[in-house]
Amino acid sequence: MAKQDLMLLESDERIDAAATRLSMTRREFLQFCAVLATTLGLPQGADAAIAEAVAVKKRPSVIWLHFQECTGCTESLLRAEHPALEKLILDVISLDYHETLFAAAGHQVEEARLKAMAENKGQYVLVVEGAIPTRDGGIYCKIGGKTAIDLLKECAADAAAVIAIGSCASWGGMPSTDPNPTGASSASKVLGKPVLTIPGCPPNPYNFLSTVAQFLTFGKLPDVDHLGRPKFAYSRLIHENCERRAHFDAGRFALEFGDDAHRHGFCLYKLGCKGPETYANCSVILFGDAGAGTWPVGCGHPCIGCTEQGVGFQKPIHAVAKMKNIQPGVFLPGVVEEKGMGATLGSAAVLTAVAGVAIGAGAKFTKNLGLSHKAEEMERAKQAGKTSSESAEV
Ligand code: FSX
Ligand code: SF4
Ligand code: F3S
Repeated sequence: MAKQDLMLLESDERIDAAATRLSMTRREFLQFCAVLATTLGLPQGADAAIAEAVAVKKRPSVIWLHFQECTGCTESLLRAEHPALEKLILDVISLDYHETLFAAAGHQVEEARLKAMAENKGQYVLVVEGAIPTRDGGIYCKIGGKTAIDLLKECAADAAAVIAIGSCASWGGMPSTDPNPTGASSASKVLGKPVLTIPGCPPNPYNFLSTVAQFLTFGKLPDVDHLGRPKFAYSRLIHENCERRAHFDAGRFALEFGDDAHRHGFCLYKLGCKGPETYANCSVILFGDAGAGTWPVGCGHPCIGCTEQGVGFQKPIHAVAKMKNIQPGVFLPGVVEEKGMGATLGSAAVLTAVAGVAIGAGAKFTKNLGLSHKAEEMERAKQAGKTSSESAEV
């Protein structure tokens, strides 16, 4: 669809109706679709296609399963500050089975699931939240008398697409932490086939929404990497676009929670930040749409690598990260916009626009990495000798 088509849509009644449904103005609705298209890295014209699809197309039926987890994935989707997000999600999909959100219980709920599966055979999207316990025949998680293993296989059999949401369903997540007493495993392993994964504990709701918007518009899921993660969201390390990256490059590190450097917002690498080995877009699209700083590192806590298998819930929080293939930052967020106005989506759009600029730019040599204990002590002593104003100027 060409660019002028987006303008044509501006006078389209169907767009007006969709915007009203979502309690948005028509302009806000079209802007939102444009940002989704940009987040997905789609070519020009995709914004109009997404707007039309959301406004007109039949919402895909979604069956949402819950296994071993904390329900944080659902919470993060439905408790976002952005007033339109929850509405959009519930408008873009037809949530036909969701154990947490359903008012009904017991047999009624089971009947709803079977009905939705039968009526949308081969067309529904199966969303899996939570890990699947596989030890001892899967007896550690049963719903309606069925093990999670059986329920997952039954629901996946006629699904058009399977999305594992959260780290638990993507690779085992927190329930699979050593010694993994229940044999918690991923949806993909239990099904014996790749599925699209949106890891994070919890995952960012926009990554789910963008994925579903692409499916609704083009009938296919976004391109994924070797772990099933959508490339639009998981192709860059957190460290590459972290707001504290300048401090890292300059060798300015917090050494203790609450020390001078920590209070000045210096890099958290030496407090165990796993940003340098964690692929996700948290540093760019942030969380909760509450404005700048609303993500773990922005709040002063090291990233624990919650999206990354082998890092989150496996490596000790204080252990320093393994440096991966670091590229120079392409975009440092810090975009402060009004609360609840979609500032984070704006950031995402900008990132997508500039992503690629740094690809191939060559890894930057960074000193002070993986310092020996002795060197670390020297640095601590050096910092202790400074006044706070001195450290701010380092
Ligand atoms: Fe919780 Fe979801 Fe973490 Fe897991 O999120 S936020 S434990 S990824 O499956 O509910
Ligand atoms: Fe940001 Fe962590 Fe990288 Fe420091 S180590 S720049 S805090 S991601
Ligand atoms: Fe998780 Fe790290 Fe993002 S802890 S939410 S991957 S900043």
